[in-house]
Amino acid sequence: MPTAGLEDHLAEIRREGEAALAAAVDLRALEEARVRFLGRKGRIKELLKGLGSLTPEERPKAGAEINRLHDEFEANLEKRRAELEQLELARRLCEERVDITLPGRDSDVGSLHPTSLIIDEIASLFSRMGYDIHDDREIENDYYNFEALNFPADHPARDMQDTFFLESGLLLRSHTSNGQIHYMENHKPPLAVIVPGRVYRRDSDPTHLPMFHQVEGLMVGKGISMANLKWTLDTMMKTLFGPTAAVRLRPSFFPFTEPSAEVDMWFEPTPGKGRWLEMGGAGMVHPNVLLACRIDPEEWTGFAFGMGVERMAMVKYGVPDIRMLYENDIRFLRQFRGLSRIP
Ligand code: FA5
Repeated sequence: MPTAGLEDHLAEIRREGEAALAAAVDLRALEEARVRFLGRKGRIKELLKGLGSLTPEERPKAGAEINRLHDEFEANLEKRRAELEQLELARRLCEERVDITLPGRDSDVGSLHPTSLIIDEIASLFSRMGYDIHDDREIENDYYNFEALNFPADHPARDMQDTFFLESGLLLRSHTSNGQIHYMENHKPPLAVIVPGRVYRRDSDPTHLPMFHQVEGLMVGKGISMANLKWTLDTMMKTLFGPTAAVRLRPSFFPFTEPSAEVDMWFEPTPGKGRWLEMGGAGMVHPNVLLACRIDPEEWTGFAFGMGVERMAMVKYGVPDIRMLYENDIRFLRQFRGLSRIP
């Protein structure tokens, strides 16, 4: 590199550098310019390498000049970078602004399960009539599920075919009637309570589930009769199914009630076109059950009933197969959106 002409050469590189920086319209072009001038093989670095071919006298001055050009270019480069970053930010602020006129995204609102809707309606009605609402255990022992309810030792419900027995000797309650015993052990009459909850049986077909819900009802007082039972069931059905619903008690047998009855409901979805549907069991509390709870059957009488909640849901919402209730098909469940908890 001849020293004569070095100044011209530096002036030329300076002009080219300034032009390259001015021409860089974005950060990528700026980086290309940096590499072209300051990179290891860049124009300014090449000048520094050429110092070796100068005489020792010439070298300091030429070196100082080249360094000045280097620093000047670097400072200009940073100034341009700041400008481009500002432009880039302004561009993004313009392009990426939030359009507040766009419609919002709806959050998906869940719905109560039809079983919960029925239980809520029943609980609301009975609490208005002064009943207590009692929750009881689903894992139970033989005494509360059978023995205290006056089941004889050889009753078929105690068979492995009908009830889920656990290895521990406990069982999954096969009805909510266990709640009657626990409640009467802890409350003295007069008393009135409902016990909604899950129950389990070895059953599965279009009208039977292995897990389903019942609502137990129990009232013990002085002079309680079948007439009180009939009125209570009638009121419940009319509240749930409308004024055309009616109740028929059909003679039946349960070990824990005497007399016992099947509860049929008259359901009339279209005027003049109705049918009787079996919804549960009921009867007057058996004296042995009262005695097991240390309640004197000479002084107190009571009625009890147990209703199948899924059966009520099928009738009320027109569900043709009971198993649809627990398939968790979102299209099925969405149909119950917006139905209120309480009538
Ligand atoms: C009972 O479970 C008695 N504990 C009811 C009772 C209580 C009688 C108090 C007297 C006094 P039952 O087994 O009939 O009775 O069942 C009552 C109702 O539960 C049936 O009418 C039906 O609506 C419903 N149910 C019974 N089995 C199933 C099942 N596998 N799936 C769905 N619902 C069922």
